[in-house]
Amino acid sequence: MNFIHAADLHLDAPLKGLARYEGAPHERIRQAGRVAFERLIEACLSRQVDFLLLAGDILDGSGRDFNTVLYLARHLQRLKAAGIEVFAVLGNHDAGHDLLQANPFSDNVHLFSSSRAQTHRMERLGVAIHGQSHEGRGEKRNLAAGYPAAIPGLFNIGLLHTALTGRAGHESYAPCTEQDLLMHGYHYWALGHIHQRELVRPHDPMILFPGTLQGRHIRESGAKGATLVEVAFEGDFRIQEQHLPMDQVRWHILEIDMERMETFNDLLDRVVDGMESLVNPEVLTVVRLLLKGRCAWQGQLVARGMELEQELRVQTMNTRSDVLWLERVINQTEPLRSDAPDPWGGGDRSMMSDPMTMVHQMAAELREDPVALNAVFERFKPLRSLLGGTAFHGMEHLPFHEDQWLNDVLRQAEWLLEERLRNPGGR
Ligand SMILES: [Mn+2]
Repeated sequence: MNFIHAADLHLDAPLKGLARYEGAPHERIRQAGRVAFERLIEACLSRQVDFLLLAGDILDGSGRDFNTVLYLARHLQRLKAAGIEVFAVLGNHDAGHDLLQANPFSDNVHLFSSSRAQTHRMERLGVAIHGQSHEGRGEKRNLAAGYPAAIPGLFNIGLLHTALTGRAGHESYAPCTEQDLLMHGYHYWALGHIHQRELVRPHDPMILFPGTLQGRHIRESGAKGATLVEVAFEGDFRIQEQHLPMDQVRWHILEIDMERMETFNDLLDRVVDGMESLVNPEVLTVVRLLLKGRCAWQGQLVARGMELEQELRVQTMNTRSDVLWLERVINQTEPLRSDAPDPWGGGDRSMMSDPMTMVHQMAAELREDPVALNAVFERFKPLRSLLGGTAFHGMEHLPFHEDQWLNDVLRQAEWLLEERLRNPGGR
């Protein structure tokens, strides 16, 4: 017996935080979720699996996204002719979805109720699948605790959308402990919600998050897909799991150590080599560059960030734009220590010491006073409406509420001012 376990499809979800610029592969990325989903359906057919498990957040919202639901229903129906059953629970994103609850699906699709745990038995395969959907967008109940005990003699699966006891970056919906799962005596727990693949427990029972089907932004980097599970009975159930990549667009973070980088051409060579090593002809590889370390041209990097990004983009993409894309360059370099030789050479630093001291003092004060720092950023918000849409393209999702981000921006501003003070004629 074999089956595929997928979760967190978030079909037709909007992109977040992808910088806007001419020629960026927005369309390809926008379509990637659907292409990945169709690869999932193809995988079910070509591997002739017995059933498909969908562990929640199949859709991204609970609105009346009619076309998305029709699309979903149409493709799940393709599995019916092959005799493949589909078992699904709803998660925090698609709970209470009007159209899903009207059940637009063919009769091979089984959607679990949110009011109580249910069990589907497949006698032909000797399988029992237990599951319960979320009721609303903030499910607080410990759903796992209410699941029934395992049915003796069958292979028992628990299908559940949960954060377990919590995972960084994910809300704690339908919280439960590993012990809550173990007590039922199941063989496999098909979980969803955590977008990073995780084998929580390798056996007795196996507990697994397959991860999201298609990464939608840089925080969902690496190969995304679903998990193929094969079960054999040899006196006891033997379970094997295998990650099957389904994604069409793959996000990567490439860190570049700027410590001993001497020229722009050195940087370019390093970036081209690094990006080439990530190329995979099956997917569009989207790379975010992270420049790190203490660097003699830190001030130049800050002052000319946009130009540098454009230049690297042109240079790295001239031949490979069908498989490779430079998403953004993030400069996290730090200046050399002040006792190091001045990399700009000469210049009367004493002339600048007063305004320079002021800049550093102001920055230090803001760093120690998060309320004051927040107030500074509050003042930028009206700019959005004043300047209109174009000036903020790609910046709609700046995390104004995250202290870490505010502090990063503050440091960039501090260094930019320092660079301008040192080198007032430059740009
Ligand atoms: Mn979720």
